[in-house]
Amino acid sequence: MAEKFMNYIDGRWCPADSGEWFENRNPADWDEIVGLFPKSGKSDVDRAVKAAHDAYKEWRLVPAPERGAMLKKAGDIMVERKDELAKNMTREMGKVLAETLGDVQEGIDTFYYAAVEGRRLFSHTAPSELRDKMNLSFRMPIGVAGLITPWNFPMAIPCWKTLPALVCGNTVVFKPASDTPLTATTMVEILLDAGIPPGVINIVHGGGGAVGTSIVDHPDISLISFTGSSLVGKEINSRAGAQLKRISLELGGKNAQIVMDDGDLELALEGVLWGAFGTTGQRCTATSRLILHEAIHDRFVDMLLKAVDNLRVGNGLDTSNNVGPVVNQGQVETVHGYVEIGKSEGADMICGGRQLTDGDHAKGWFYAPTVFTGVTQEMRIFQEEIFGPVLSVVKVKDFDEAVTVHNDCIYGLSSSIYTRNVNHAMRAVRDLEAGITYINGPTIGAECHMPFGGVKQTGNGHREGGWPVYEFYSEIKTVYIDYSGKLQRAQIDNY
Ligand code: UN1
Repeated sequence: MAEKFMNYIDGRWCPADSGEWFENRNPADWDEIVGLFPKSGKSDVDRAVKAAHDAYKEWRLVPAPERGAMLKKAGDIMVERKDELAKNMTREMGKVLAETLGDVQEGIDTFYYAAVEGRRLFSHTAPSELRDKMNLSFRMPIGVAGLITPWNFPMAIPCWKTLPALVCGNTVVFKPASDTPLTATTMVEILLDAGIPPGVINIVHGGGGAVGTSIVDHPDISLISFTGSSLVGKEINSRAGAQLKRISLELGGKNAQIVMDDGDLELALEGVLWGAFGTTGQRCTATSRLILHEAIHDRFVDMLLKAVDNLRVGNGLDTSNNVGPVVNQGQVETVHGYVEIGKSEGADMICGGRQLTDGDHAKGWFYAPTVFTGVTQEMRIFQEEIFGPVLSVVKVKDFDEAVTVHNDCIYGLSSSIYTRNVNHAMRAVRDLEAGITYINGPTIGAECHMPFGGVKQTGNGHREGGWPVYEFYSEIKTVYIDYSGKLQRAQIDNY
């Protein structure tokens, strides 16, 4: 019988009110049930929100450095548990061990950054226009944060959201993706072991429809942070927006790597392999378009084909594999659907294009790394996010065309250019429509202390990571202190 895991609500580990459970299976080996998790609904969310709302009254008064110290302790516990966490993450969502270790490390980095931020949370002071009066501002907590996270970075993304929310003095109701509930549960366990009080953090497992929607709609949740598809993001935006909640959305991407004729081709090859097929292409930042200068196009495609052929697809716990499974059956179907679309649109599929079912692949959702050449801007495989190991190659005649092609897309998360021409590099920084631009690096690999997010339909203008995320999780209180002992009228008495 598989192990049962619980929700954590109001200081207590508990099953869902429904008494029902859902399975978490290993995508590399269907026979393995990683655990059973509570299939929760509105009533569980209501209890969690009430607990978070009550706990907020006291948590907001805990000095931020003290809140930060708890996060430092939690980070230390996570360091101790790093290997175990990474292995479990590979078991529940498939990506290879080197990457799940990286994901946990990104969580640890976020803990230590947030811990120190407890001693900062800077705001501004400014002179008053009147004598004997001072003007200051403070960052205040907002209330209960509803956090909804995806499965592709099961530790890093929950940490990106939860830790700034907590250090700023908010309390949390957290719904992790139902493909990766175990990693999320362990994050909560670690926070509790580090001393986060009951009610301050609550985790409610279950589907987006039942649990996610109840969080988004709950009137006592003041802010929502969501990472996932643009379709769901728009729905959340209109529902939560109708209640004037503060909303941060990290949505789709269709990131491109440009390789110019003067680029280091070996380096660009390593970059695109990592960017396109790392995490089996299942990153918001994944490279899904490759824009090649015509002078190096054919040579680079040859190099790419050989290199893709050498990628080993298999169980991520076997360290000789480079590419793990796709997360679930639905995702395999989506990926394969796009492969069929690419073929029917007239692109040239030069490798991959099929589910792998032989030998070690027989019990997992494995898909062969796939490359299309001859892709043009109007094709759906050029425009739409696939979230799988599929790369679309476009040929361009010069730098200007590369930029135009790059920008012809509704998304704008990450971008990359390989060039030795400093002028092209600088223009790329200025002209590529994306929240992140890498020069001579792949489209993936963001660091937790830098702002993360995108332009256009990738989001709604907020950033995760770095300093801006602390602005999202707090709001400004402006304070005027008049020590003149008389009524002073701004804009009137001084003019
Ligand atoms: C995501 O895919 O949503 O930059 C996050 C990267 C990682 C984070 C990706 N550090 O690829």
